[in-house]
This record gives sequence, structure tokens and C-alpha cells, in this order.
Amino acid sequence: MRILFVAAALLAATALSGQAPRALSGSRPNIVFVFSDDHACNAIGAYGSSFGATPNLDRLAAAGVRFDRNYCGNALCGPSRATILTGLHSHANGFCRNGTVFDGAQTTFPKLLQRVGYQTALVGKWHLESDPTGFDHWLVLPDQGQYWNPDFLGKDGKVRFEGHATDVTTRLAIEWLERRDPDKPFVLMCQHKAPHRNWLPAASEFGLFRGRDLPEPATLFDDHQGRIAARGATEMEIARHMTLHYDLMVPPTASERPSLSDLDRAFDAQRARMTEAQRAAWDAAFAEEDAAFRREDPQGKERVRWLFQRYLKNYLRCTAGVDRSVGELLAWLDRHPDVKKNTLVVYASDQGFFLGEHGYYDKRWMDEECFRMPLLMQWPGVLGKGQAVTHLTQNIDFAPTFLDLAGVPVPTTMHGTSLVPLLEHRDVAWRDAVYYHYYESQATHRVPAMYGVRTATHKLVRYYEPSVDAWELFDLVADPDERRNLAGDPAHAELLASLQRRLTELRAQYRDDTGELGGGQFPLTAGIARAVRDGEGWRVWANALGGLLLQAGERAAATTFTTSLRSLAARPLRNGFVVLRGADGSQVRAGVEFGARKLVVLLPGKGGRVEAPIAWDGAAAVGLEVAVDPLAGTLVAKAAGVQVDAKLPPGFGKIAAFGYGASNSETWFGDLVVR
Ligand code: SGN
Ligand code: CA
Repeated sequence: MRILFVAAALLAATALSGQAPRALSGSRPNIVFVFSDDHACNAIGAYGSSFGATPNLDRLAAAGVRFDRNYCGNALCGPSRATILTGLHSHANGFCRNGTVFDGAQTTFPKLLQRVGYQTALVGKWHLESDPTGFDHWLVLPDQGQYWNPDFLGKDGKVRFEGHATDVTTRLAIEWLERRDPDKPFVLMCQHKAPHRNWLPAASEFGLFRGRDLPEPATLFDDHQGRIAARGATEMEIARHMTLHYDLMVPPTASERPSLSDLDRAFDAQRARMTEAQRAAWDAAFAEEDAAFRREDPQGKERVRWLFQRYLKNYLRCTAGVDRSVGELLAWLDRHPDVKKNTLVVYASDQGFFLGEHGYYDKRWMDEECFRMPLLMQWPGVLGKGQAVTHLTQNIDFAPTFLDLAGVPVPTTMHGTSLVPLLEHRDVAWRDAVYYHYYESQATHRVPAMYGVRTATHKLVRYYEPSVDAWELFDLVADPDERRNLAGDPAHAELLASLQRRLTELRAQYRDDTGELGGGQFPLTAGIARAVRDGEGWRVWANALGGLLLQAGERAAATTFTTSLRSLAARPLRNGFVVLRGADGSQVRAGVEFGARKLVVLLPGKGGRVEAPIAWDGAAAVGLEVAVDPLAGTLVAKAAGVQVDAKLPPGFGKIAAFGYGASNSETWFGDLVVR
């Protein structure tokens, strides 16, 4: 069977690419995987961008394969990375939104490659909170990392390197290449922070695009009509939400200083990281343009245009730095032909990004601009040159591909499929649709939770939160900018129904039962992946620190809430709370931390924590009683025979809403009895 398969692959490769035949499965190449953060296809020449400034990526594409319809499953950093490592969509690897803690005990492709003798290394952005597992060597930016003079965390602690993050990351990657064991195959993941917000390029790119205007997208002044209303309520518009100082590094004037937003205050922190020489170089590069902006003081659309130009140029300067990094790694391979001949170079980014399309920056929506990920591969002499793959591929496919190449059987539990048959141009049956699920609602940029399906020609999105309960349907052929929602159009009812069926099938195929939020019983929801009826209660998966489900219900009189709770999954922070929201919006949590075996009351503000240890066998449901007297300003929590007394926040007033909450955990709650 295996021999037959190889023979067929050889034939196909010979016939179609004209290259030296070589079976790819089990060929055990080295893998240099360069991965950036937020790099949109629209900013890469090889994908048709007219901006220029990606000569090395264009060279990579010309010498290899470009995937034209490659998508992420959840357009956010941590989730995309967790998917790439595990070959699983977010609900199955547990990392649904940034800020969760990746469960590093899971099966990942680096671990499986290690087992078959690969050396594995990771440098740069990581953003999965837990320490990397499956890497012989790792040196990562803490959290989002810093552009200038970044700190890196490694097995031996924290080290600070002078320079720009892109350059430092490249240098660390090359240093590892130089000192690795030359007798073993390797995978090197070189993961750049750039071009993530706030877009601070390296000095070598300051001069790019100077003195010329970049073309604006047709939808820069999109009014968001014809789509769901939440599109206009989102907080990622260049016109309304991009900050002048933090995002665009225009120094605040003395009169602006007293009223700076919290984000804009970070301008000073960013500059403080730079050395004097770095700051001086920055000022020399931007002072004149900043002065002209102040002098001309553009208003209305002209101001938006100015913001757009400054934003896009700095973004592209950051991507040009990443491109330079790719060039340096390719040059290293050129200098080491013995390594190069057995090395697959891969370039991708965690998701795409809005570059002013629809007036937006950032990502998260299922729109092509951010849902689509660049994916380029080259392996000179083995992969065909200048080829394009138009099959629907996804970040779930990366792990299976790397494993297949290394000759490791792909675990059947993985959601993705090896891309090797596509690289060999084999005529294989392939998926007709990709699945998407975004969870990080009620958070930065305020994009509602959604899941959806994309086929070769259409896209259907289901927004499922109680506050945004809607569908969007786009015809990607007739309406490539996705401006006309056809979901409510009777002429497309049949199409809608068939895509709804396909979406249901995909959810069943991937066993995704997240995205059910209590059937409208909890109109206020944040950071919850799933809340389903389970016996005499609710099974609640909080996929954030501070997930909650609340019902509105004004109560000024003393009230007692009783429930019972049980920890369901072995996630890092196991707990469950009764959550109360005061008239002033302040939130109080009273409940059980299962891991720590404590009864706790969490109050707003620093140090707002009262706790007592409880005796608990780790399995049984724990009864919880929370008695609140808004007038007296007191709260008494009781569980497992232990009591904790706390004071309500001063402005709490009366109870405005109440319900359940948990953090990064799955918890079962008995029905909440309110008396
Ligand atoms: C930060 C950014 C957001 C961005 C998220 C997620 N704000 O919070 O603009 O959407 O990261 O990005 S910033 O002020 O810190 O720049 S992700 O790529 O890491 O998922
Ligand atoms: Ca990202």
C-alpha cells in the first residue's frame, strides 16, 4: 500500500511540475517556519499587493508554492497558534481567546517530531501563556512582547536584547541554526511580533514610502449599511478608534497631555523603552511629518486619510522588516547548500488584518481580509516553482503536513489534513468548505462571537450571542468586498438553508458544541464558550479569565442566592462563582476555587479578595450560599461549612444583574435559587 502510494506520488510530481521526482511523505525535511503576527495577504506582493516592499516573500513564492485560499479557524493570535501546534480547532484545544493558558500537556506536532529525532526550536512571539512544551530550545517574548529592546523568556529566565524585535528574533533564529546538531533534522519556528499593533518599525525601514501616498481601499469610508448593526458598533475604525499617540506615535502636545486616554498614555512607555539614539533616530524620521500634520490640522475625511497613511506606512514598514528577516534566513540557507537542499521554508501569519478596508484595522471578523492567512512554501528542487494552490486549506492542516513530511502518522484526532497531496499536485478529493469560530466577544474591539462556513463561492456567518443574534450571508463572487448581507433576502432562502445545513454538518464533524449560550436565558454573556442545560443545572465553559452569564433583575432588598457547583475539566484555573453586578456596574464574585480548595469573594480593585480554606474531596458538588444585603453593603458567602464575610463596593447600590461565572474552566452549576 505504502509503495503504491509513493509510486503514484512520484508519477504525479514528475508529470505536473517537471521537477526531479521525490516523494514528500516521510522525506524528513528540515522545516524553517517563519511566522509573523497580523500579516495580511493584501500586504504581500506575491498575493497581488501593489505596495511593494516584500521582495523576499515574493521570491519565496516564485520559487515555490502559494496557497491562495488558506484560512485560520479563529482570527486571533493565541488561538491560531494553538491550532497550528495541535491541528485542532479552538474548542478542541481549549485555547479559544487570548489570555487563556494553553494546556501544554496536549499532543502537538513539535512533540511528535521530537520523538522521531527532530530537533525543535522556537524563537519570538508565543502568546500562549504557559511555557512552551515540545521544544529543545525556546526563547520567547513574554505575552505580546515589545518592539524595542525586547525581553525574552527562556528556560533560564529573562534576558533583554538591544535592538528591534524583528532583528533580534532573526538573529536568535540564525544563532540557533549555527549551533544546532548538524546530524539531525530540525524544525525552527521563527515567530515575529511584527507587524502587530502598535506598528513600530525598525530604523532600517523608516525611509520606506516617504513622500508618497499609498492607494486607499475602496471601502475606507464604508458606512457598514447592508450588514448586521454590530459592524458599526465595533471599536476598530481608523476614524474613531485609532489613537494618535499610541498607535501612530505622534507626540502629544502640552494641551493634549492632561486628557490622554489610557492607551495614549502608553506612548511614553513605548518611547521610554528606546535608547537615546533610537529615540533620536525616530524623531529625526518623523518630526517633519508630525509638524506638518499639526500645522495643517486636517479634519473630517482628510484627517482619516492622514491617519490611514501613517498607519499603513508604519504597518508596511514592519512587514518590510519581516520580509528582510525572510531574506536573511534564505541567505543563510544559500550559504549552507547542504542544509538548503533538504529544507522546506514556510511563511505564514497567524491571521490577516484589515488595512483600512471597511474603515477598519485589526481582525476577528470572518471577512476575507483577516480570516485569510498567507501561506507560502518553498523547497527548491522538490516543490514546483511559482505554483498556486486554490484548494480551501486551513491552519488545522499545518501540523498534519509537518508530521506527514516527517513520516509520522497523523493522529486521527487531529482536525486537519496533510497538504502533501496538494504539494504533489495529486488529484485528491478535498474539502469543499472551511469552518470558523471566533469567541473573544465583549473584549477589546468589541466584535461579537460567531461561527461560520466558507465555501469556494459563499460565506455564511452565525452571530450567536443574545445581544447579537443574527446571520450574514455573502456571495463572494458577485460581492467580493462582502457588503451585501443576503441572509434576509427571500431570493436566497434556499442558498441560506443549504449553507446552514453545511454549517451544522461541519460543527458535527469537528464536534464543536461550543457557541450555545443558554438559549437566551442569560442575556448578558462575556467570555463563555458554552452554557448548556445539564440535568438540574448548567454546564458552563468559561474560556476567559472572568467569564460570566447574567440575567438582569433589580433587587434592592436583602437576597440570598443558592446553588451547587462542581469542576468539570482539568483546566488550569478551576472555579465557579455566583456573580453579582451592582447598579454602578461593579462586579462581585463569590464562589469556590476548586484547585486551591478555597471559598473566595472577589471584589473590584486591587486586593479585593476575602477567602477561607474549605475541606473538599475534589469531586463532589459543593453547596454555595451567597447572602447579599445591598442596603447594609454586606455579603456573606458559605460553602462546605465555612463562611466568608465581605463588604460590597461603595457604589454598588442595588443588585442590577446576577448569574454564574468562572475563569478559564468548565464548571457545572445547579439551578440558581434566588430568595
Ligand atoms: C492587543 C491589541 C489589540 C489586538 C489584540 C489581539 N491592542 O490587545 O489591538 O486586537 O492585542 O491581537 S494593543 O494596544 O495591545 O496593541 S493578537 O494578534 O495578539 O491576537
Ligand atoms: Ca495576530
